[in-house]
Amino acid sequence: MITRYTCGTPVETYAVTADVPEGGALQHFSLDSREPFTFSCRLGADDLIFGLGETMRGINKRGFRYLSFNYDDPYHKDEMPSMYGSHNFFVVDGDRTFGAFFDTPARVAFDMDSAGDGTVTVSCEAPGLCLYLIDGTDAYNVVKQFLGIIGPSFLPPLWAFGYGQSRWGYKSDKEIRRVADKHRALGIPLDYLCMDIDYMDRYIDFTVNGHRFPAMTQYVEDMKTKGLHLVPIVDAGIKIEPGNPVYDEGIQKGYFCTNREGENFQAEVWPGMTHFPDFLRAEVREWFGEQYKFYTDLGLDGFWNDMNEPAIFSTEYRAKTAKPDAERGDPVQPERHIADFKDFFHRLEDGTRVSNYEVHNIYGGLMTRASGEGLDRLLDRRYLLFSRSSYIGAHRYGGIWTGDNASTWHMLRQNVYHMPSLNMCGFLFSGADTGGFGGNAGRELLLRWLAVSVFTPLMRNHSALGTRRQECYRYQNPEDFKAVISLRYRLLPYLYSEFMKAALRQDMFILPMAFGFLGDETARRIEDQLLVGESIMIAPVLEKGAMGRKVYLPEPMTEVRWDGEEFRCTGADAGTREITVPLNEVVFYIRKDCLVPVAKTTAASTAELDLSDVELLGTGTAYRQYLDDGYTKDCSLERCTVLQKDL
Ligand code: MIG
Repeated sequence: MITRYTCGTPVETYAVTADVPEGGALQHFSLDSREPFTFSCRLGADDLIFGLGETMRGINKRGFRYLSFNYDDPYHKDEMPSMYGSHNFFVVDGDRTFGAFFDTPARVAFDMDSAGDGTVTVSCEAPGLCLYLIDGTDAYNVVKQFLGIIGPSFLPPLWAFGYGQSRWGYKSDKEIRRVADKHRALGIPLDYLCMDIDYMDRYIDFTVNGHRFPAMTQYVEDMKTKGLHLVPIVDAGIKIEPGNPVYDEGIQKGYFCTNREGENFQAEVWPGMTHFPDFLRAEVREWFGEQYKFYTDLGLDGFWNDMNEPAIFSTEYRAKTAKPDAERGDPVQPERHIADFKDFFHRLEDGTRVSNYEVHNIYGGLMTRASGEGLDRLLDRRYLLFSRSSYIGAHRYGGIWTGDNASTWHMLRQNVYHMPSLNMCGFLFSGADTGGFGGNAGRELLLRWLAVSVFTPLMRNHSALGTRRQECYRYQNPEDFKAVISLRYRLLPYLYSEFMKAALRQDMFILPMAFGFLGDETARRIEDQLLVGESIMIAPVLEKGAMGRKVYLPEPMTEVRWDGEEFRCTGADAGTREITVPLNEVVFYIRKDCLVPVAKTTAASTAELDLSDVELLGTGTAYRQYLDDGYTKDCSLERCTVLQKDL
């Protein structure tokens, strides 16, 4: 059961799509709706807390403090309170199981029993918000109810589930073509390549650098014939440059955020001084979305939105205090930039002016909404869209990636923690920079990371300018990388089907063990194993130098060992076992009485993959497979067919 409590006058967001009954007096919780708003509750000794989406640390959020305040900080330390997105939803699993969603675009602080005395306190300095409280039979049930009120996930095309290669520093069509050719020559599957900021003319959105990409339309077409999509980056700030039509129109129509004096606010980002589109207004979103026509006219159908927290290097009021390069400079704490967000203003639909600080957390997500709604009008097929910044609700318009992580084992583990937490908040289509963005990925780390990314919807190798080249073929024995990535393609009949089913029934795709094995106290606390769809459990190797790992099986399962050529299935008893996993192999598990359809052969790209020509692994008797052409917008569960296992 879900109840809404309105405190003060909330600023409208786009998070909740369903009607939820308004509650009367709050029971069981202490709530002070005067400013600042505080919500508190007491935890039982064994209670766990799930949720909070894109935050650091483990799947259980208990014991620490977090802050919802979208921020671009490339040093993902455990102590970091905020990341790029704000996902103000959590579930307490224990004595009293319930979920709470704090719907406000403002900054929210979560103290999840950091003192260890069992007290949870959520506070928000803004005067108004909507609090949704959800009672349920168990934590998973609570999450499903929550997903039911925030609307279904964005649905990417099939090709977006392929492997993608990206790097900050690809400078020309020739360079990207060479990267693609290398993959094809070595038989490493590949579906798309990202174009980072260097494809643009002086980092200006909706432009192409004609020297580096002299014949873009032809280039996009050529790549498509090789089964490859190009995915350009789009930044939030519009360069101040009279003569540029996007800039001119934005100025003329008053579409940009303003400063205290009411002039257009100036912030330095990649293109130099820019203005930020005022995404809070529908008219501005519609206009911004239309601009993607520049790309769709070139034949492009995949995009990543960046710098939309928004990230700011310097402003008209504040000189540069931090270097933009993640590899140098000090870690930047949000506090040092708060003044920036108080310095610029939005105009709400009713004409009210509010500082970005007050509505900060919805800015990036509304950029995604603008792009997604625009692309929906421009294209008659599904497209790829993922963003760095987000707020709950943005999951309906695009996916997200988890920003500037680093090539460390710690970040690989964080990737595993993030996936179920993001799924609880609606963000099914997500993934990390595989191999790590900052720093230099060694061969072992990249292989182990790929073995995790095989199971995450977004599977993209991305790295920063100045770091070691991270394409698979730069490492010894590229065939080992091919072996791991091929598993993704063999598993796509299952992964695509499970993702689409989860999205269409407003459910999770990647779950914590706790949600799959209710009542199993060991499973409830496991953080380094995950459930992927209804049939698969993964137990990835996350430690440097490890030959394998310890795996906990709550029930008897089928152990599947993929060696690059074939699947070897053996029965595995419930309990704890030690497994050995060579770097070029992947081991995963199929749950009791479940099936996994796998493609009979791998393919160079999803364009060549036949999702209907499958073999069934596992001990189940039937599997409901979702199938479509991979791009139709007409998706529904009615596209599922039942596959029977021949006994
Ligand atoms: O200030 O476009 O997170 O993926 O490669 C850095 C350059 C800007 C940050 C993104 C990263 C991207 C980089 N961008």
